[in-house]
Amino acid sequence: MQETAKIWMNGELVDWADAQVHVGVHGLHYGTGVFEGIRCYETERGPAVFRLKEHLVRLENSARLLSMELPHSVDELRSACHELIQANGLPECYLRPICFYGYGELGVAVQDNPVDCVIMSWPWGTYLGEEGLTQGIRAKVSTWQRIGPNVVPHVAKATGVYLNSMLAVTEANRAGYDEAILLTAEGYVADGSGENIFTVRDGRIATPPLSMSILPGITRETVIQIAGDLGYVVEERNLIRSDLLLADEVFMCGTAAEVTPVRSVDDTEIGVGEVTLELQGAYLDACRGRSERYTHWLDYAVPARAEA
Ligand code: PPE
Repeated sequence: MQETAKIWMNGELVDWADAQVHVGVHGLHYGTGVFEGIRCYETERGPAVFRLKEHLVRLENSARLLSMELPHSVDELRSACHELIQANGLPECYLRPICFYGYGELGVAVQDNPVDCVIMSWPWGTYLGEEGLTQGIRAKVSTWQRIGPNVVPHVAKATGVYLNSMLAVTEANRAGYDEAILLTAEGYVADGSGENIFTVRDGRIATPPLSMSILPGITRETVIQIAGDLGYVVEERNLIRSDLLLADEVFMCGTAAEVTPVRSVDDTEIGVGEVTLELQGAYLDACRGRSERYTHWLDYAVPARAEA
């Protein structure tokens, strides 16, 4: 991880090295935290955060699902993100807000533990490799099932949920694949360890519905919108493993992964297709402020430059 100058911690900017917590924090022991992953892109008008408001609203919803009261409002966290971007002075970065039950009592039941709120920012290049974006990645269906709606709320981007993702991606990587695809207990396609998944067949695009144990991805929603605007039919429906193997194209998307083609699933060659690359181009144009149509998704972080 590339260190930056400052981290926003509980209302103030502190030096990177000073952003520390005690080993007794509740979140460390029981995974009782919620977080976000947000990208800030370099645009002609300065650094712009992509769909910042939507990410912070999801953070608030994740917290509600854990009965966690956030000590800061969405507006305060938005200002904090701007402040941090300005302080670190990077043209592009990944933002990681994380809120967790802090130091107080231990024991699974949360008592009067405070909620700590931190935002980190650092440069994060391509998630699945530069080559992955153009050549596609190799994915493997995981033997680990995706956490179900009555196990842990998968709708929450909660730290503890990611043990599920960690096990799946570790298994896939050890077997020589780039990424894992998780199925639900019933065998329907859910998502990747850190991405949502789409198929393309005969020009029609499909993706699992929100009820299918997936994280309600903001990139997923963005891609559905862009694809619709480009004239594609996008179906949100249950997908099974065979749909992946018979697809003309498969791609994954997420804030970190952006739009990444999946060139094979379980060693079945799929290749990299035109629809995926068209959507990838349109997505990155939107993120980098090159599409007039989608500038409302950008939140400029440095006001002086935004007004110029
Ligand atoms: N599913 C999962 C399981 C997931 O973790 C992500 C984000 C998505 C779908 C896509 O959501 P969205 O970013 O809102 O489009 N994964 C984050 C990376 C996790 C990591 O730290 O590694 C991300 O993309 O920021």
